[in-house]
Amino acid sequence: MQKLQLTLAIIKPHAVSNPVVLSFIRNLLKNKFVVLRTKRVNLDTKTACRFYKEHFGKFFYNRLVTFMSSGSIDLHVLGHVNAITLWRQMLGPTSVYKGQFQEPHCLRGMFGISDTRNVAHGSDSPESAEREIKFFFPDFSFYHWRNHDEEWFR
Ligand code: RTP
Ligand code: MG
Repeated sequence: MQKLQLTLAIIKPHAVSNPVVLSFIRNLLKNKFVVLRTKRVNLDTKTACRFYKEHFGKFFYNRLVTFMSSGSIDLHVLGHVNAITLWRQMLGPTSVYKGQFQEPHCLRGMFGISDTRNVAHGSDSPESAEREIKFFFPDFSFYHWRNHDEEWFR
């Protein structure tokens, strides 16, 4: 029996502000994952900097934190077997150009505008998922959810 894995999805400001894109993504999440928590927030620049600290010093860091604090974002804690890989596959490549030409049906291929405005974020490992979920949902109980297996959420 495979365990439920958790991941954090962040829907970026340009997708949250587009009702068609947002409802498409919400339906997708609802149908594919167990959505354990959802929250809409507006990040200040300082919080966005803290969240993206692993990218500090990279050429895209400033524009990424500026963009992520420019409007509302939606946070979702998603559960599924292999949730991390599944969500990242649905997102597609970081580069929207690559997405559009190589995987046109991924979310970034369909709705991405630039490498910064690339629709959504997905945790890249179980360790980052735990850090990122704790960052936005400090009272989230990992212990409780970690013990569910695939039978529970079918
Ligand atoms: P994410 O963390 O957002 O799920 O995206 P990712 O793993 O595919 O990419 P990552 O390297 O972690 O980068 C985080 C975010 O930084 C922006 N980025 N821009 N070449 C660029 O212009 C570039 N590289 C990264 C993207 O917005 C990416 O989502
Ligand atoms: Mg990443």
